[in-house]
Amino acid sequence: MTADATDTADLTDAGLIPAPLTYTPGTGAGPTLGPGAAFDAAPGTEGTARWLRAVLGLDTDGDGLPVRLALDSALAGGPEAYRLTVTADGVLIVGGGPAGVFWGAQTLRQLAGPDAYRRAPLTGRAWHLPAVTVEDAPRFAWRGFMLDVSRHFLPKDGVLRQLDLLAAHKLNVLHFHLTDDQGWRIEIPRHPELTATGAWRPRSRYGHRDSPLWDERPHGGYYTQDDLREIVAYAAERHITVVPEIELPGHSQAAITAYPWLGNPGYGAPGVWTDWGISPHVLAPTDEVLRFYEEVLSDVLEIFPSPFIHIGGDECPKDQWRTSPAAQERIAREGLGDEDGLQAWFIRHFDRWLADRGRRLIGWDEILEGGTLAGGDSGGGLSAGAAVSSWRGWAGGIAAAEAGHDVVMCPEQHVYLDHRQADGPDEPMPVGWVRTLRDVYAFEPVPPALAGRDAARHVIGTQANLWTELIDDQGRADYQTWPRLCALAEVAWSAAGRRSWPDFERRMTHAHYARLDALGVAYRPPGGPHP
Ligand code: TNX
Repeated sequence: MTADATDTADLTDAGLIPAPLTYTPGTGAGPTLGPGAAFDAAPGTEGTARWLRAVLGLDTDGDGLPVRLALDSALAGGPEAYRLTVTADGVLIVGGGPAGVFWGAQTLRQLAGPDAYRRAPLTGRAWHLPAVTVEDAPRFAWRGFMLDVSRHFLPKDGVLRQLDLLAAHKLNVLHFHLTDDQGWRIEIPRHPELTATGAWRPRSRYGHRDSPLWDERPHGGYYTQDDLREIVAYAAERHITVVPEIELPGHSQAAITAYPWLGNPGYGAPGVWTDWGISPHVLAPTDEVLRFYEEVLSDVLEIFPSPFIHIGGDECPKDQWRTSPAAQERIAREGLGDEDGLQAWFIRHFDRWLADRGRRLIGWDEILEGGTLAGGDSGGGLSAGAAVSSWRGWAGGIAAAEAGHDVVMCPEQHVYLDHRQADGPDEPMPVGWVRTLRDVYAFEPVPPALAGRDAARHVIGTQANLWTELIDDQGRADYQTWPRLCALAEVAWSAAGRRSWPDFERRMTHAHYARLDALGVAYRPPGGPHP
């Protein structure tokens, strides 16, 4: 498959987001898919058949238009690749694996038109389809979205809705930021105070003085283990992996508030944090703290089948360690050199612990500090399977890739969705730098320093990050996320040669905003907050 077979005008007409590898119009009129469609789903693709029936409102099988879902493990492009063929005689989706069939079904839904995104039909359930063949496969295996539910809790329903939206854009990873200084969001029955205390912050003036949330409201919430199992199952039906994040050793003030002995002696119970930035509280480097987090992670492994487990590792404050006898003793005893070495010691411990259980550690690029890159499996560094989320630009990601570690590129310069979208005074989220839709679209996950080199294969993908210090409801989350996540989806899925900003803009205005409208997504309008 090459990207050349497609006439851009046809693709613009169909308005597919993300752009597929090829889009080849067939001859003659396309069919109408309606009640009585005859589904024939190969083993392993029944879930997609159920999903497609549900979203298109085709509940009863009959002798209508045949819709065949099939598997061909030899399909070029791997298990997520698909070929969708629509003719007057029927619809055929062939996937390299079940995931490919699901992505093909998502493309079919886009072809059916914006009303296919409503929860109830306006004018019956008959979908006029173009005659076409689409051949497609993702560029990257990790196409992600990070959701911070610590700074502001998003009730479960909102998470499930977000999974639907990710699937509609062929995104396949939800990086779920479940713990931080401002709230602990995962029930751990053995340690009930984590949620009884750590999930709630008091009536407070949350954030900085310029915050629109300077409103003195209490805030909190958490997911039960069954809630999380439901989220994982719902994601799996959509071929999305939920990668849980349990932050350590920094960004742990909520946990330390729940169990003050997790922190360094002399600092008491700090309270669930009502500010943001980098809290001075950090886990104490004791054996008891390691055991506690192993118990937490045991539950995490039981709930989340993800091959990757995120342990945070970013922005670790070191002052408390500098004056803590226990920390200094640990540094001396283990020969760690300094506090950076102590941070690395924490990360290495959980790297090994996860690897022993068949999982892979992933952490923010600070996990590369303090000598953790040295040595690989044989030395004192990270195990070969450990991976890095490169957020402070590219340098960490490049160093990790060169050392043979997989990398998810998510530099704040391009893909931070909490940052504002324009400079104007009307922009409701005055946070960070300006990251326009076009800035996100222009993001290239493989930096020049890696391009063309073998190490580039370690860039396994990219993700956009939604930090929620200022985002306390779904409307605000939608506004910050969309349409920028559409651009990220195309960066992550589409072949680099297939990307074109003018064409993306046309596909958005021609077709995709209408889909988001039908879905009820409160995106930032192309002209700004007040069109
Ligand atoms: C840095 S990105 C953080 C987050 C903040 C974010 C705000 C990262 C690993 N740490 O804790 O929410 O900046 O943009």
